[in-house]
Amino acid sequence: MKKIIFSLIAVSVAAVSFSASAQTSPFAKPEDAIKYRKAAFTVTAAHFGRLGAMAQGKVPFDAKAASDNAEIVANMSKLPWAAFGEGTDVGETKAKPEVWKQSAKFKEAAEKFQAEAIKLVAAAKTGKEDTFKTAFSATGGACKSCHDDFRAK
Ligand code: ASC
Repeated sequence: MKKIIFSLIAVSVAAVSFSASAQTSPFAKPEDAIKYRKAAFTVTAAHFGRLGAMAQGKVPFDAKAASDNAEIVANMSKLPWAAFGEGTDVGETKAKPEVWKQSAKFKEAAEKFQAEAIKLVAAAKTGKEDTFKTAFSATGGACKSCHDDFRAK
């Protein structure tokens, strides 16, 4: 009986500590989070760049290619934010201290980008080049204003 009670206690202690650590951060180490968010931004920039080439007329506008790339941007735009947790303000990062000091403003900027990216998908799907270009500018503006406030040069 004692053995059973002890193992039950052991299992619940393990479960509690597991859920506590899972809640703290989805990343094992701060460096992992920094690597992850940079990777997410790199992929985002690659696909946003393809849209930029179309918006600037360097590549002919193609609604299917535009909406495929915009969908990737919109999906990727959800990812980096969970990787700005505690302890990720130091090391190989250009993130400014303002990310953590002005966290409500940072969250707002992140949400603005996500909202613009969703609108960009819809704009690309209309097949109208002008509509796409307008939405592309708005999304790029959201990238830029967040970079201006929260990313070091
Ligand atoms: C890009 C890219 C960014 C944004 C930003 C918009 O294509 O890689 O970081 O656009 O320059 O101002």
